[in-house]
Amino acid sequence: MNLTLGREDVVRLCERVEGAQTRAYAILKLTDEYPGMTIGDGYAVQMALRQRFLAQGHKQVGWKAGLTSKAKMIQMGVNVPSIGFLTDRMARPENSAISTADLVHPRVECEVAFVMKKALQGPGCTRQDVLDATDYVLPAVEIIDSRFSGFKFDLPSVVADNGSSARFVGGGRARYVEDIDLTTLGVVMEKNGELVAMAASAAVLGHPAEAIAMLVNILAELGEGLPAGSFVMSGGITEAIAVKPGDNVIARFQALGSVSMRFVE
Ligand code: OOG
Ligand code: MG
Repeated sequence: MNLTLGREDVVRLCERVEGAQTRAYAILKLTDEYPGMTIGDGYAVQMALRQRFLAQGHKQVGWKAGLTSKAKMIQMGVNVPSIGFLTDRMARPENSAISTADLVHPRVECEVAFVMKKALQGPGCTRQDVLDATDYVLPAVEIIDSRFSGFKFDLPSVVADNGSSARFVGGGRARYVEDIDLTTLGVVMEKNGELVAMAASAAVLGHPAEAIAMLVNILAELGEGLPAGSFVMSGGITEAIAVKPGDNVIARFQALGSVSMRFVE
């Protein structure tokens, strides 16, 4: 990856993003100050953030692919997928009340999550490699929270902000990949009983396992592999929907059951 930032700038930006994430305030996109910032620089900031959280005792549970569907790329105005890390502190139980007081602009999106039984290492990881290494899939809702004012961002900034990762909820019914067709799986999202988004899982690069393969190949560029046991989200199938206190959300996945949660102050 192409790096332009020095170590001091990476640490500065990491501290800025960490402050915005942990104290829930909006910041300007990082490229306002560093217009030459590359996607590689964004990952350098993300990896520094991951090191900091791990040093503070957070446990990494897996990774997520982002911006893997046309709906998300159009919504966010970018055209390259990205990855981010997931920790135990971001996980919330199914049917729980999720506080918005510690979030900036929360939005929800439906995703297919993969749990790996074998480790994967790129480059050259394929959809079939992913399917062979998958223990099971389950439905998930990601609560993303871009820390950038007015959602004004670009890829280097969103990568530095760990792909807007904030909270996630897994649930529904776990299935083996050989028992379902992940290209035709329908998903609908309801907010307060009203249908707000619908799509099919093929929206994610044609097949969600394709997004996991891409993630493994990006990890290889960062000098990392995907460990066995990882929980990996394959990216929003629908566009993301804004939520506020009082909202009830239910995501219904064909063949995988549903995942619900409510939002509170
Ligand atoms: C970036 C997060 C992307 C997804 O599933 O596409 C993402 C954003 O939209 O803020 O998590
Ligand atoms: Mg997502």
